Amino acid sequence: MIYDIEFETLPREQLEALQLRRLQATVERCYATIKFYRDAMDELGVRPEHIKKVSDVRHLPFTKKEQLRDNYPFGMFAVPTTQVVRVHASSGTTGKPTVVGYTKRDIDIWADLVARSLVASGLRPGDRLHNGYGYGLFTGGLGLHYGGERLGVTVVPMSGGQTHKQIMLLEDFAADGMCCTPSYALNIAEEAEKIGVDIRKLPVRVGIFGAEPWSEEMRFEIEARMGITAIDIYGLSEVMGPGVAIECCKAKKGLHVWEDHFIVECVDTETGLPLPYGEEGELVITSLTKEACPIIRYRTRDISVLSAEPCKCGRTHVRMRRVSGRSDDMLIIRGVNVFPSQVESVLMRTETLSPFYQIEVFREGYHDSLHVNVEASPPLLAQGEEAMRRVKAKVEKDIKDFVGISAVVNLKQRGEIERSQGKAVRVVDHRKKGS
Ligand code: DLL
Repeated sequence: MIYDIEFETLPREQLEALQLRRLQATVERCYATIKFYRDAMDELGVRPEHIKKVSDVRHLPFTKKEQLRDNYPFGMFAVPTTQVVRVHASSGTTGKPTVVGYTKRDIDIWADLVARSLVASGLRPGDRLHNGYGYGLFTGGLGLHYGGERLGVTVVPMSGGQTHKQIMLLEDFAADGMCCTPSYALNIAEEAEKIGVDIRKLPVRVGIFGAEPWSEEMRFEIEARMGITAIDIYGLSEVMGPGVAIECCKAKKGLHVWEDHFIVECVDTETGLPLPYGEEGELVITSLTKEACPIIRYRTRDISVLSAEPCKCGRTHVRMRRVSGRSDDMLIIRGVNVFPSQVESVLMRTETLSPFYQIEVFREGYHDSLHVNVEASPPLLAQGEEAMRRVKAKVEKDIKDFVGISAVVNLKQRGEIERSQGKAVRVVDHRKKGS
């Protein structure tokens, strides 16, 4: 059974006709129901009736993460909250997350698109899918869960963590597919090796990995260590969640963006001007079928390249090269989005610390770790080691609670953190060196 192949192989003309109808309807609804879009379009002098072809999308205003945050929590909803059956959220710089809502139809379409993505990855109804993405406000767990059920696979809702249990269930339930972040997959592989389980001998044949950047080299490593096909899945909560794009198992070369539901552009990060296919820039995405939170020209900050080359799988939708990184300073650590300013908020609220800090990110094997180096205040230094240990433990707990990630806090002596001569270097990302 091929899930939605009719829409996935639409000839370009028909696909664009469908996109245009949906774009016009989306723009009309945004203009009529969301103050932000009405104001932004009025400012640019664009009206819904000006959208006459798909490429007219470029006349519409951009949406940035800050604007979603400014409208926290429900200001970007295009429907009354009574019609919103679920919300998800992703972290933001101020500690307030970006909230997205879904109507029943939105959840349905999302499930369809994830089901379609799973088919592209090689899974089929009757298969078993071990879901190691986190369940909760993060879209990974529930997104893959509903998509798996929609396709008719048996979903094992494992969520993240408890690595030994993950390995035990992969073995005992004999999953055909697994999904989690790629770094966690390697973590699982490593733990399995340590406890003498050979994942390559298990039935699992495909892994659907995403939510953080990963390289081709990492794919090869995962495939070799786990004896599976590793597939890259992309998405973001602001636009829907996982399932905006995925690689097909036939080509494994670029991710098909589901263009019947999204318009994807690639723009120059500085000027915002659209770039031709083949040129690297920032992905900008417009939703075409979302009801609760339609989004126009969302600046994803994700760096990629689009290609309209035909794919050997027969799908006609454009492909995006795997995301190589982000144009802003957001760190993705073990699949969790971390903004330096979130860590800063925790540090600044702690009176016994001085305001001089630096974040370091390390990769040991395949495990990312966050180190926060911060100077203790002179009174704290005077109190001695026991007091320092208590503060360290408290700040580590606060970072875990507030930012959602475990960090190692290193309390430093006065003057140990380099003072800024201009822009402070807040983050030293050791993963980038030579990787
Ligand atoms: O990470 C949704 C998702 C869940 C995608 C599970 C794939 C699998 P957010 O938490 O909102 O949503 O984070 C979105 O994560 O803008 C990218 O920077 C990054 N990202 C997501 N998928 C990939 C990928 C989910 N395949 C942000 N490669 C995005 C590189 C990715 N980066």
